[in-house]
Amino acid sequence: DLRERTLIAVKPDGVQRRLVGQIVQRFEKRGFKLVGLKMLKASEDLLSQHYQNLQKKPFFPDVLCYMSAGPVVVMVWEGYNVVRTSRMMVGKTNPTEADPGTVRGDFGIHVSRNVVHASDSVEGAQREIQLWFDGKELMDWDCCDHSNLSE
Ligand code: YYY
Ligand code: MG
Repeated sequence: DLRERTLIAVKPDGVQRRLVGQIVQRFEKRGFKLVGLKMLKASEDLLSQHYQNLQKKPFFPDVLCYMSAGPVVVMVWEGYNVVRTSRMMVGKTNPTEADPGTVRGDFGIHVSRNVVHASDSVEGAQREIQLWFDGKELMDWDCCDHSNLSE
């Protein structure tokens, strides 16, 4: 699906370390289309919905604390296979295991400060996009450099 979408967020540590531009650039260079972007300080309520599947994990309170400690930059990217490809671009959850060349493998050292979020499934992405964005905030614009891919 050429119009598949995913949610990518630069976490507070990534913002603090001035990595926003480099992370945005990786997705642009790959060929994905930016359809939404904003900066906000997320509430613990929003974050506990975002991470609803982690509520029973021992690290859950720490994740909420870390993710709400400063502003995040949250984005929606669109394109063919964007969910799976962006998980590859972001790398393994634990930067210790993330390959060089991935965001976490290039910029991270500890699982509790792993720089970025990326949705892990198409359904998860749809849920997260609805949670973080109002429909009006997502731009439907034509990207001429992909028109030769759509028959
Ligand atoms: O999707 P992804 O971010 O790669 O990992 P999840 O298993 O969804 O965990 C979400 C988030 O929780 C992870 O990015 C960092 C944090 N976390 C942690 O602090 N310690 C762990 N052992 C596992 C995850
Ligand atoms: Mg996840």
